[in-house]
Amino acid sequence: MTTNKKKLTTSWGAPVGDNQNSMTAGQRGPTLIQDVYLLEKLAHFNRERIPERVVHAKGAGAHGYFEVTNDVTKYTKAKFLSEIGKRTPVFIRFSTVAGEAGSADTVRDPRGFAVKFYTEDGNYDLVGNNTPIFFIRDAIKFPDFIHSQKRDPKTHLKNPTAVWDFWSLSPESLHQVTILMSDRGIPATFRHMHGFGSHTFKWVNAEGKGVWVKYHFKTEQGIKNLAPDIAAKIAGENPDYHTEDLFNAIEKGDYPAWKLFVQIMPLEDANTYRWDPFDVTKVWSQKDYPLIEVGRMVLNRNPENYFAEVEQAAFSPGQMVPGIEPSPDKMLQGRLFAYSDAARYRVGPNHNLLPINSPKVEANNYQRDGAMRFDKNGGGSVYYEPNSFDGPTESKENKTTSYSVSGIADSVSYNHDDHYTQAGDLYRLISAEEQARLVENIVNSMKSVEKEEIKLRQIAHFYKADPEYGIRVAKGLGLPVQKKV
Ligand code: HDE
Repeated sequence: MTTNKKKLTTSWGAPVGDNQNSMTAGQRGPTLIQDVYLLEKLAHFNRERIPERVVHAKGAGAHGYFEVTNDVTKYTKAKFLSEIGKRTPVFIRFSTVAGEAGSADTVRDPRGFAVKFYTEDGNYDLVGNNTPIFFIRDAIKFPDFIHSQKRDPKTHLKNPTAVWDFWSLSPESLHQVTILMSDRGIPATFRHMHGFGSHTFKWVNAEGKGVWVKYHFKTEQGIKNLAPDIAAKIAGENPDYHTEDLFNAIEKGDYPAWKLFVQIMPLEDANTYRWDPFDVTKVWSQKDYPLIEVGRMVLNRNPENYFAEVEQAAFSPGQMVPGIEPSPDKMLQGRLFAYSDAARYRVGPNHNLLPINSPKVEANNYQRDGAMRFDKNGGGSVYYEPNSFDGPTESKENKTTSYSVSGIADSVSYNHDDHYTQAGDLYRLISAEEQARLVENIVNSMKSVEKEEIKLRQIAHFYKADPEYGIRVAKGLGLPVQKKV
């Protein structure tokens, strides 16, 4: 009988004679250093882990496609959006934010919603969340914010005092805190939540005319959430519940899908709109800027290998394609730096050569060498520019649009400081039952805060958003209503 069974080899391809017994000096003698196969096996095992993502460490990924369903060419020249019916392969990674790589899926936390479009003009990454806004609006506050969400350096426990201390001293977080503490804070699965680009971006059309844009992925599965007691039970019984749900749904052909919409704002409106459109803690009213359909995303293929495709996936909001550009949002500006920097540390300087990260089109540039340069490294081709050897050159039509800036270089805040109206609007929008659950979730989270001063300060924020909101939280905590911060 012939067999196709492959021979076990070392990593350099030599057949292995024994994979059960290490080589010793005699039956009871010590292990021999000449058993290099054993040495290789143990040494490689020691190096199996790469640093987990400092945030969004726990996640699940899937492949699929994006299909254009509406003509948006008057707003953007992005080639992957150029024709109705056009399909572009995508890879998505969903995640929680604060927990470690092995932490439970069903916790109260925003969810990452990171999409990589493999377009003919290179990769476009839209690295968003399942919330349209964020807790802070300046990148300089991000490390402090995340510290408050992570483990206490002494106890190594999550620390509600730090969480509420930071939030109460950063009132721009109030709107996102209200979303987080609402029913949507614990999605039922990754499939039952919307996705958002959150920031404002710029779209530019073939004539070079720009507009401001916000992205909304609407789940076709409908929104479903988990009650906190059920979520806590699942967290204990099956911490990988969301990971498993996504994998199984795709495996059995129940492909999750989202419709992509955008809000479009004329550039000049940014000077007059009642909210600062670059402040990521605020939404644009859909009455002012209605949703415009763009396309549909379907996830229809599971990764073959988790580490290769999901753990090594590197997303960056800085990876844009012609027709899509950044806005001056101070959070987005910081993110343009942070993600590729994180990838160089976590995966390596040539992370973009890995199959999951590399574009489906040829990348032609003069970058050479670096750790783990495992492609042909440009071979013998010309390795500097400008050159007289017909090497790749810039294409002026792909320059980003110019715009004028003025002012004094300074560390300044946004002009708008109303952190209360939109949070209050959200409180008033949800049903009476959800309001009650929102207050209960907040009270449960705040009751172990150590300093009364922090609780009172936070109550004042809720009160300013809506007096009833503040009164109910104060009552739940057994504290007096604090009306002023
Ligand atoms: Fe992230 N974020 N972030 N973030 N973020 C990371 O990137 C960071 C922010 C988001 O599945 C890190 O490769 C800064 C907003 C997602 O691989 C890191 C700031 C939004 C993911 C990082 C923000 C996000 C990350 C961790 C403030 C939603 C997971 C390691 C300026 C719009 C992507 C890494 C994946 C991951 C930094 C704020 C979403 C450290 C500095 C706002 C979905 O680079």
